[in-house]
Order: sequence, then C-alpha cells, then structure tokens
Amino acid sequence: MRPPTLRLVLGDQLTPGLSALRGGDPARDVVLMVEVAEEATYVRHHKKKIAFIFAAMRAFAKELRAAGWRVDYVTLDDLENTGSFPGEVARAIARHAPKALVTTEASEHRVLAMQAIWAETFALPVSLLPDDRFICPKKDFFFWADGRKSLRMEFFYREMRRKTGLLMEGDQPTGGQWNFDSENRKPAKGDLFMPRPKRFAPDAETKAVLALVESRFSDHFGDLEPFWFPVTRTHAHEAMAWFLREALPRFGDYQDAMLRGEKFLFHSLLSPLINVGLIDPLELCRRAEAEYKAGRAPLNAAEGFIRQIIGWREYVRGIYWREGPDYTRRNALGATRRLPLMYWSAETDMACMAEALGQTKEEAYAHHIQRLMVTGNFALLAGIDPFEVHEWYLAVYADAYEWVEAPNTIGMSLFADGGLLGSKPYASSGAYIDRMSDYCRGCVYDVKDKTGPKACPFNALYWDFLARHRSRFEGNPRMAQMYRTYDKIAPAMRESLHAKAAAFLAHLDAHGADTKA
Ligand code: FAD
Ligand code: DLZ
Ligand code: SF4
Repeated sequence: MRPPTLRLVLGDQLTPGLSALRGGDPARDVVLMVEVAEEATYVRHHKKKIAFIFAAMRAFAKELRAAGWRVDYVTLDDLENTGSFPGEVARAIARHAPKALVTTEASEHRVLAMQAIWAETFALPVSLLPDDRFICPKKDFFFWADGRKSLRMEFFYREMRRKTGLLMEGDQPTGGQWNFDSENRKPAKGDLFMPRPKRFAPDAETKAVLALVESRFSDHFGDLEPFWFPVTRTHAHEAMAWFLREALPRFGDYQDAMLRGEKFLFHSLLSPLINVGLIDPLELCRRAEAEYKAGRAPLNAAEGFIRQIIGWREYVRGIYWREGPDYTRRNALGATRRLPLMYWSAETDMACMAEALGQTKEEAYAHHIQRLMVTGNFALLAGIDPFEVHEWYLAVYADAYEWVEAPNTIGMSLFADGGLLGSKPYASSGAYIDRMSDYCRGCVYDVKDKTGPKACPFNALYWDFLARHRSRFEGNPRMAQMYRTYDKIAPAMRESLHAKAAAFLAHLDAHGADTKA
C-alpha cells in the first residue's frame, strides 16, 4: 500500500470541513488527534475546560470514523504518550511512515511556532494550511487595518456586514442603523420565565474523560462536576437551537445586565462550541438573522448578537495576529500588583466579585459584563500585572484561547496595549455595577459610600486610578468630564479617597482573599 498522508487535527479544529481534511482520502490517509499534557498545563486550565476539550475531541474522532476516516487517536493515558504536539507527531510519523504531513494553522502564536519548523525537524513535506473557518482572513484584516489611525471595531464591523450581507437592505443596514447598542443596556429583574440553559448528561466516553481529568488534574482550578456541556456536534446544534428559541429574543435588552444567582441570563453559552469548531459562526449568525426576519426576535437582539460574532470575534482575532506574539507582555499603564488570591478562591466580601468568581469556578463561565466590568474592572483599577491577569482568564474559561482572550484582556479590559481596542479604559466606580445589577443590595459594602469603613472599594479605587493616570488620560475628550468631576471634589475628600484606596490595596496585598480594608 502507498504511504498515507498524515493529517493532524488540533483540539480547537473539530470541524469536518477543516482545511487539513479537505481533499483528503478518508480510506488511505490517517487523521491524527492527540491528548497531550502540555496543552492542559502551559497554563493550568480549569478542570471543566480540559474535560470539555478532550470529550469533544473524542466525539469528533467518532464522527470522523463514522464518515469513513482512519483516525489515530492518542489518549492522555497512553503509556507511550510524550505529552507534547511535536513528540506525538514524531511518534505518529514513526508509526505510519507518511509521505507528507498536512495541518491547519494553529489558532495561536505558541503552537504555530511549533508547526512552522516541522518540515525541517521531520524532513517531511508539510502543508500548513490557513484556518478558513473565520469570516475575515488574516490578510484581509491587515489590509483593512494598515494605514488607519485608529482601529475601531465599529468600522470593521460595517465591512463584515457588507461582506456577509447580514441584516443588510442593499448597501444599507436593516432598520437604518448599524448598531442598536444604546437599546441594549437594560438592567434585569428576577424573572420566573428566565430561560435555563439546556444541560446534556455525560455519555460513557465523557464519563471516562471526567475520571481521567479528575485523576490527572485534580490540583487544577475549578469544579469538574456537574458537567453538562454539549460535546457532540448534534448536541451543540441542539444548544444553538435552544438559544435561538429561548434566549435570543431578550438577548439584546439584557446583554449588559447582571443578577445575583443568575449565571447565564439571556446569553448563548455558545463560545466554547464556536471556538472548538462545533458550531459555524456564520451559520449561527444567519440563523439569528432568520429569527429576526420571522418576527421571533427583535432587531436590537439579532443585531447585537451578530455584532458580537462577525464584529468583535473577528476583530479581536485580527488584532491578535497583527500585534504579534509579544502582545500579552504589553503593560502600557505600568501595572505590577500580583493577582489577588481571591481570583482563585472566590472568597471575598465584595458581592459582585464573589458572584463572578464563584460561577467561574463552578461553570468555567462568566458573561461578558462580569468579565469586563467586574473582574476586569477590578484588575484595571487595582493595577494588577496584565500578564498575570491574562494567564488567569486564559486558564479559567472554557472558551479561552489566546487569540480571543488576550485582546479582550490586555486590550479591552486592562488598556495595557495603550488603547488599540478602546478609546478609553473601561474603568468604573461601584455606581455602574449598582445600575446594571442587584449585587450591591446584598453586599456588606455600601455602594453609595466613598470613604467610610463600609465604603464600596470600587469607589476609592476608581478616583485613585484616574488620579494615578492623569497625565495619560486627561487630554482624552471622552474622559474630560471625569477629570472635571474629580477636580470639583473637595481637596480633603480627595485625600481621603486616595488614603482609602491605598489602605484597601495594602490590605489586599497583605491578606490576599480577605478584602476588608
Ligand atoms: P454571548 O453573550 O451569548 O455572545 C455571543 C457570542 O459572541 C459569543 O459566544 C462569542 O463567540 C462572541 N463574543 C461576544 N463578545 C465577544 C468579544 N468581546 N470577543 C470575542 N467574541 C465575542 N471570549 C471568548 O470566546 N474567549 C475568551 O477567552 C474570552 N476572554 C475574554 C476576556 C475578557 C477580559 C473579556 C472582557 C471578554 C472575553 N471574551 C472571551 C468575550 C466574551 O466575554 C465571551 O465571548 C462571552 O462571554 C462568551 O459567552 P457567551 O457565549 O454566552 O456569549
Ligand atoms: C486547550 C487544549 C487542551 C487542554 N488539550 C489539548 C489536547 O490535548 N490536544 C489538542 O490537540 N488540543 C488541546 N487543546 C487545544 C489546543 O491548546 C489548541 O488547539 C491550541 O492552542 C491551538 O493553538
Ligand atoms: Fe461590588 Fe461595591 Fe456593589 Fe459591593 S457595593 S457589590 S463591592 S460594586
């Protein structure tokens, strides 16, 4: 028999139409999939995230076999497993003596750098194919970005609307407006009819993965069970259908809302599934558009949802590849504080932080406003080292891959890239959290108080942050009002605010999880 072509499929490439699989010969070629310790530990991922990826990989191998492919699947507990991609590719080459290796470009710099040297290392023809599961190819993003003074997402998004034709009437946006964000900022109230995400009971293979993860990664962060993520394509599509039917209609209105005890509100929970390739982002957007056209979802919901995917998701990927591998090391605001222990323990008297951190531990999930305006905002105001914050977000969320996590953390949340993604930092006092949530009502801190013993820590930290970075931000027209307000605060009060912030941070550094100042 003639030698096969070896086709390597990575854990976030679980798509039958993947470039590395197209044009292959299922009967002769060998698809290689490998569970390797290095991918689970380069940051110590949440147990649930590792289990999700392994279970989805095993389900995809089954799907490929059912479609006639020969799949060589290496499990983590294979006694010969070397623990790394290069080690496993080398072993597979020894097993199959292939004539060539075909693989799709990895989604992040770290693994792409490994793939780039394989032709030389293995003295074998290697095809490294583009990942064309995105709407905007890397080179199109670079072309769009080159020569622009500012890279605002809104303008990129309009290009993607034109390119896909989503919510377009000829060359005009449906409803006469590109963006309905101003309608998407309603606070939510407890609601008996709040949809509950569809939960999928683990099958036998997933149960085997859960046992493996428990035995190998028991010291990693996060709760492994209950585990209810969809891991097959069929279940992922059921989850998508659930979202479109049950949650999309109110997604827009309550996109920025936060409620105690409500971990998911009207969010889709689809990011882990999209990011590994179980759901096609464009198909999802077309189906959201169809819900609007059928009169089942309002325009602000469909537009808001589609914008997150063809806008933000594609845009952050473009930024990631354009900015290069050192992006995660940016630190424009010179922040050096260590990540407080409460990010791991979820133990804190700050009700908003406890809520966001607690559900992160339980579910490997927090929604966007919790990530940006609670845990991200705190890290920004407290001046926590961006690289540590980046590694935390990369480890703890089931949807986290560097290409999407880093621009959101380093850029959007921490302003550590100096303002590539946002014209101003997403910094806020407790007032924003109070407006968008019911967290403050049950908090030991008083959101209205700025300097008293029970004052909400976000308040003093916010003014202290503005004062610390005055030279950088006061010329920014979008921040001028904040500095005018700061200047109107009586000098003695300003002193108290700075003293309060300093005392809180000193206490945080000394006592970790106990945040009482
Ligand atoms: P929904 O609210 O239902 O949104 C729909 C979809 O839009 C998401 O599934 C996602 O695919 C996409 N989306 C929404 N916002 C963004 C965004 N800002 N960037 C890219 N895609 C977006 N998203 C990740 O997929 N992986 C990450 O590692 C990640 N890290 C983040 C870190 C920080 C500090 C912040 C502020 C945001 C991060 N996000 C990340 C973006 C966003 O928070 C998640 O995509 C979202 O919370 C996922 O939940 P969902 O599927 O219920 O989203
Ligand atoms: C995140 C992850 C984990 C935990 N484990 C594996 C694995 O064992 N095998 C694999 O192919 N992929 C895994 N992944 C996803 C990879 O880290 C992801 O494909 C790369 O980051 C892409 O650059
Ligand atoms: Fe968070 Fe402050 Fe509100 Fe407490 S009072 S929940 S710390 S914003």
